[in-house]
Amino acid sequence: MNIEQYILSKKNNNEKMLAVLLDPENLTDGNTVKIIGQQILLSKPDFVFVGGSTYTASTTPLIETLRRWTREIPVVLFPGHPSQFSDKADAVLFLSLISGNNPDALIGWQVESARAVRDSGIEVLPMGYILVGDSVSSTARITSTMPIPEADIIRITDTAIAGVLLGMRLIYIEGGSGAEHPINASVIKRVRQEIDCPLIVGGGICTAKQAQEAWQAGADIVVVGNHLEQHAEELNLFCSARHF
Ligand code: 1GP
Repeated sequence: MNIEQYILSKKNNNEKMLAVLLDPENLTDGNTVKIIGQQILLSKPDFVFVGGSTYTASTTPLIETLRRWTREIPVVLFPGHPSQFSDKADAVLFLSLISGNNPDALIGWQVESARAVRDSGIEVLPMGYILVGDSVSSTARITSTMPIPEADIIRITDTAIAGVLLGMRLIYIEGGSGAEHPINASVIKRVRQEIDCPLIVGGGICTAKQAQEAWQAGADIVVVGNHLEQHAEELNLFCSARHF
């Protein structure tokens, strides 16, 4: 399956998508992975994203284990560092952290991983990654960058527009993993008004209602990580909330 085509066709039909984000560092216990895997098989989210902001855990073992349950559901890498690249995934979000001025996160890590990514033949999804809000997330800490405050809507939207002009085909606005509150719907709406490409939103989403608010505001893909890692039994609620 070409994942970009899948995203675009869903977007064109105004069908909303859910990605469950799994961080190998949080999932060292096989039983927890099994419980999450079974819920994925049952509820069928659109994607499983695998990745995290730290460099310590390899993504390959988790991807290989998850295949038992994900089956036709694409597993997409959301790497926080080149060490998280795995040719076992179906696609990679090849991202640049365009909200900050850390050269490593802007282009350094991409250069480091470029040859391995190209030679693997994996589908590549070029993505502009924009940290937003006031929470000092692990991404902000590790990249030594500050998120763009929600109040600075012009900078957020101009950053998204710049990403598109640079050729990025997805834009991800990130409230930070485990953020106290999700990105405000008004911010999502303003970004949506300015760009046509698929818009991904995540960070701090803990209820199906919050996911639905993000979709209603214009997100195409909502990403839920921490909450579903801990409450996999709620995955069906999030999946049902895609239809409204
Ligand atoms: C983090 O946006 C994702 O990169 C998901 O965040 O873990 O808070 O759901 P949460």
